[in-house]
Amino acid sequence: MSKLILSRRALLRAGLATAATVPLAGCSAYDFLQDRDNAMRAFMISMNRLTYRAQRLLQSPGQLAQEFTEADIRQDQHPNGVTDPDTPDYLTLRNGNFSDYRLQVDGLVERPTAFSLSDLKAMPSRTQITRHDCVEGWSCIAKWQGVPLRQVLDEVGVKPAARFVMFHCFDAIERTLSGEVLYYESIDLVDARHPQTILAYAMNDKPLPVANGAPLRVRVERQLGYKMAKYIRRIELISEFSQVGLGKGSYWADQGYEWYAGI
Ligand SMILES: Nc1nc2c(c(=O)[nH]1)N[C@H]1C(S)=C(S)[C@@H](COP(=O)(O)O)O[C@H]1N2
Ligand SMILES: [Mo]
Repeated sequence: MSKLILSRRALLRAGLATAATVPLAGCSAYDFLQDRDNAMRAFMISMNRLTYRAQRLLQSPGQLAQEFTEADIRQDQHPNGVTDPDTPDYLTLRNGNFSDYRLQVDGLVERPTAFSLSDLKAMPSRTQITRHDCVEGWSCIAKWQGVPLRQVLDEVGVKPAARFVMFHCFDAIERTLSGEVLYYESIDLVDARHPQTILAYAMNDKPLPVANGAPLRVRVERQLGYKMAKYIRRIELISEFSQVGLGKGSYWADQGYEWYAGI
């Protein structure tokens, strides 16, 4: 098992080496991964399918990702993807310092609930120093504090039919003639209930900066960065992906990336 994970990490490093001459910009620049015929991309996709099945079969559901110490935090968390959302709803909340922010949790739940930031901060919290690995090949170690997602799920009561947790975000990741696409991402209930899966409102002992997802972003420590939705406005419990986006469960999965991005 650890061998599998190691080879996945080695692959990430190999990807970085391959892309070393390509300047690392935002997640919009996916270098060789953009190319559908690229052998490395095909290999990574098959590895991802393999790791999903292998991790779900072999990994105990609670197995923790590595945690680090304060001394390992060497730089700020590099903001990536959307870093300054400009949708009207978001700007209004941001101008009010997020005091009117409510996290809507609904879908296949017993008690749909809207949580304020103070509601979430009053719940038991978890703090963890972990490494964020972006599919582009860079990593950052940062300290995250937030409420475990499973606390929130227990509060609303997940119905038996629910299989996935969908994060709906405030930011427009894409603008086309037919309108804007707001970022969306999802995880299964195993990852949702994992002890390190938290809805983070603080980073490196400060309130979560706008660039990194204020007021609330998720940490899913056993997967790649694109799974860690920032600017979450709504969490919806669902049984299938067909109602959202192009039907693959995540903005990046709809673009051809793997829905499960295990590391
Ligand atoms: N809402 C939203 N979440 C997002 C993204 C985004 O563009 N919008 N980018 C993803 C990607 S590709 C990465 S690597 C991380 C970046 O998080 P950071 O800005 O805190 O480094 O957020 C992920 N979550
Ligand atoms: Mo990323």
